[in-house]
Amino acid sequence: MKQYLNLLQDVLEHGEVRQDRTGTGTLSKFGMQARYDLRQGFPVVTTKKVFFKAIVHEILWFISGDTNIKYLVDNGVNIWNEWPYANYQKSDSFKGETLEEFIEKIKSDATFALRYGDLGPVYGKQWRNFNGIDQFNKLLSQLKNNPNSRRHIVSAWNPVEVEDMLLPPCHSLFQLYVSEEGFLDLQLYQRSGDLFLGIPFNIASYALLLELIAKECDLKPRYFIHTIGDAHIYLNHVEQVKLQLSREPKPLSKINIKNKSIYEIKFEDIVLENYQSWPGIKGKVAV
Ligand code: THF
Repeated sequence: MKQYLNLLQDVLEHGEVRQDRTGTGTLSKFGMQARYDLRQGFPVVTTKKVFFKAIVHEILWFISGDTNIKYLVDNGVNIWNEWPYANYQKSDSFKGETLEEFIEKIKSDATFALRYGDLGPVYGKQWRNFNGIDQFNKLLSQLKNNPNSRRHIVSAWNPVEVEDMLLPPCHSLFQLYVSEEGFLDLQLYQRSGDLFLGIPFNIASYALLLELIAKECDLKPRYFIHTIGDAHIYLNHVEQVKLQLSREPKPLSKINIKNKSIYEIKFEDIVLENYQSWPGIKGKVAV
């Protein structure tokens, strides 16, 4: 995973200090790209421990078309909690609950979860129902029936609905490519990338998506190409990034997917094998 460390190094050295929506401040560079060859191993960052379980649940949640954090929190995944909580704090029902109390209520009260756990029409909604179009299902059938197409695209960026999302999609659009030898490549255009917290998740997540789609379509996963618009390191992550850059990457893990049918795959069917990593590094998420 030298590629990931190169992104960190480059932005640390050449990024410009830039203010942002969250008020945290960043080092930022616009327009970066990294390429991961999945034949050489599955790209989960090794220079800190990455919570892979969250990535698996999140991708299954996207594919199912769900946009409510209830499924995630019921499964111990807390990466999307801050946004519905911030929204709840602004509502009339807010009675000073802490984030933890809010999440407890999402878990125990289904009506409350329905009302306050939804992120709006984010990824799952757009993949499966973009103004009535099931883009994801279309993608699968096109990959199978018209592999040479140059239109294998799924867009989460829906200008008609972007105002209703608690957080407009960071990973805005992806495209697939089927080679003559039956390899499958995936390129993601990510408009904005939090290099320390989000990007390790995003790399593993889209690499996993590529593996899942390849399996479903009887193709061989090859390149994940990650293109990032505003690639940034939050100023309160700089020390964590330096620590990571001081660590030597470990050999890559392998992914084992035990079910071919993408709509039937369950959490237990996706197994990360031989994942070796350095210890985790804490950092605050900017909301
Ligand atoms: N907003 C910001 N500022 N950064 C992001 O990475 C980000 N995302 C999603 C939406 N908005 C974002 C949410 N994804 C973590 C990881 C991914 C997230 C959000 C948060 C996170 O805090 N990870 C910690 C703890 C993981 C855990 O154990 O629960 C980590 O150490 O990795 C980018 O898609």
